[in-house]
Amino acid sequence: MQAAAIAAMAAHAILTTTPSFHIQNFLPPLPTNSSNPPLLQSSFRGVSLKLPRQSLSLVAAVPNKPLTVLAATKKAVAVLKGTSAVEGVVTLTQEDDGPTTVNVRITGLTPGPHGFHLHEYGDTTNGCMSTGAHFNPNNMTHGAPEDETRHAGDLGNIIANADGVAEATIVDSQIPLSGPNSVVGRALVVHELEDDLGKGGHELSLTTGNAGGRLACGRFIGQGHLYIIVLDFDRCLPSLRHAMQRTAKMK
Ligand SMILES: [Cu+2]
Ligand SMILES: [Zn+2]
Repeated sequence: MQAAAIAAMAAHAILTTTPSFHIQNFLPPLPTNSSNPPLLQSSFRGVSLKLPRQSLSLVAAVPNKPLTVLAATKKAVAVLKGTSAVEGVVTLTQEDDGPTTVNVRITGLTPGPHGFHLHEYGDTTNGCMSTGAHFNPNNMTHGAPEDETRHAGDLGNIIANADGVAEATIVDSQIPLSGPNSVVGRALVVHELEDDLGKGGHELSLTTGNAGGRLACGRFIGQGHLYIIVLDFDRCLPSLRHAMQRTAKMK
């Protein structure tokens, strides 16, 4: 009897030194027609503590690392409009923290080059004038996209064909889709004239590239895409279901 009581105390001690783990899920059901007092019953239930330690830590670790994210693709879109007939759509995509790919299609332009910049604000309440200056988080002077000294927003020129259509694909490393310098919420502007890329010698060359008026502009709206690779589906199912519910709520 005394040995049974000691065993019960030992079992209790082990139970209380295993925090954050609900050991009762692993205990066998209590005998229903036993005449033993409750204390002794608990000492017999302590036998189930002989579960291999590894299996305990494995189960306990599941909620911490259920999913493995192998790639995240971010996307943003701006629809450009202005007071003229110029309009277009610009789509940005970025894989993880890599460079951003800019896909441009703008119509209604005069044939030839047109300055093309990311401006500081996505505010178009006063037309394209309220989008502010070129996006310039590093406090630089205006330049070409390939220059070391440039505004982050300096994307050079796009060139319209004889039909007034400019189509281009630009790859740039200074216009990420997330983080403090994210383009989301800022505006893209297409200009009346060619951007001299800071080398024209005009008084505006080092601020705007002397690219003239703002023909059309549009604010970038982010569209997040996240690809998740599940390595162990059975273990990940509850977390996956939770993630899907959260995504559904966000929509
Ligand atoms: Cu501009
Ligand atoms: Zn600039």
